[in-house]
Amino acid sequence: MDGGWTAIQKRVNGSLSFDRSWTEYKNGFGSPEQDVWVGNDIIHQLTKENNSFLYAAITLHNGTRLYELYGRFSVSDETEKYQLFLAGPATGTLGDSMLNSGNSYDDLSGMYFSTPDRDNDRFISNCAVKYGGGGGWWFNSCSRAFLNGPWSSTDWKRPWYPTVERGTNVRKTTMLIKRH
Ligand SMILES: [Ca+2]
Repeated sequence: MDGGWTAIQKRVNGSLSFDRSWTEYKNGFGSPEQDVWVGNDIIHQLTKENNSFLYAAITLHNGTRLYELYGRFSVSDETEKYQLFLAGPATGTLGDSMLNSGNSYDDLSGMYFSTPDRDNDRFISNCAVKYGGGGGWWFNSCSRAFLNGPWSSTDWKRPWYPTVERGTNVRKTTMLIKRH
């Protein structure tokens, strides 16, 4: 992608662990040339006008690149636990596993951000620990789309269910945003 798209998440070789604290997800980690989470404060600043597209993509080990594009994406600030707001239209080859996932307990719009040390999800325990391998995300209880899981591990469940069922199938991921 080019033409004004900004990467907020990128994983190109799995060298960087996404098992991180609330503060690390707040401030960001990694580097833009490699694996990166740009940081929840920055994502809030970039999206607070509520006029951004979200483009999420997964490249499989066989080279196939799958994507889903959402019409509106925004994240509120830390006092609101980086609450996610997502809206359609959703189009692409991954299928819509974030907004209308097929199970209301896995739909992510309106959810708060959770990390291993900050349980803001709707699950009886902490999705980021029990399900996410330490990765932070806008878990419900828990999710069908989750790009911050443990790299190349069978513990990475449902990167983008049902299109991509296992983290071991994933070679690259990215999340890009652009203003309308
Ligand atoms: Ca919980």
